[in-house]
Amino acid sequence: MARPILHIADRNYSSWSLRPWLALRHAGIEFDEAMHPLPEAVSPEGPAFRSISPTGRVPALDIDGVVIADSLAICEWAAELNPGLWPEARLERALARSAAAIMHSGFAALRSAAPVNIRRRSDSSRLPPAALADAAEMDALWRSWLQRSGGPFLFGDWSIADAMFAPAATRFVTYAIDCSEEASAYIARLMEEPHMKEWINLALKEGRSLERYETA
Ligand SMILES: N[C@@H](CCC(=O)N[C@@H](CS)C(=O)NCC(=O)O)C(=O)O
Repeated sequence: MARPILHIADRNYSSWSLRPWLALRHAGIEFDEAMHPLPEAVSPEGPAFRSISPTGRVPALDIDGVVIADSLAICEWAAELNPGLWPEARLERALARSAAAIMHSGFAALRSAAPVNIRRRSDSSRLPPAALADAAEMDALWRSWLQRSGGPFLFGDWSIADAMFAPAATRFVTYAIDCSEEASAYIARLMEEPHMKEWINLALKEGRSLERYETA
């Protein structure tokens, strides 16, 4: 197998790119990266990256010419090579998969009103109530999983569930969203984790500014 190529977009803005990047790093899988700048504006013709992935979106993982689209599918591929990316016990593994799926398909109000922007520091005053309700629900879920596992991450050791929530955690920082003490400590642990720190440092060095992500 040639080194897989992970197609990603701007680190500062691309929440979906961060998730499988973290999973591949945690799995110890060697891969190359191809960076594709996000378009300045949403195009009426649909997502920009049609030549890279059948979905037109990144992340996408090219494995010997076969393209695996979608963040969660790439994380699952990484977990096949390194099962330590999920909890060992079957029930905890099912719960962690449920957490990853909840993030993958949920929290639409928070996602659309508060785009990931690692560099920015704003406040939550312009966020609509539905987005803040999503944040409160996320906080409650984190607390329940942390209480069950005992931490330090959602299901004990770092897992794909933490990869899925890592970009969401940056939203609490960017928009100074109120959260519980437990959530705040969890966010700090996520941000201090070495691979996440590396991504953040690289994001801070990116120079592009996309107006559509700067106004929330
Ligand atoms: N459900 C997809 C979402 C991927 C996605 O929305 N990617 C964004 C970048 S963060 C994208 O490629 N946007 C390009 C466009 O909309 O033109 C996943 O989990 O990978």
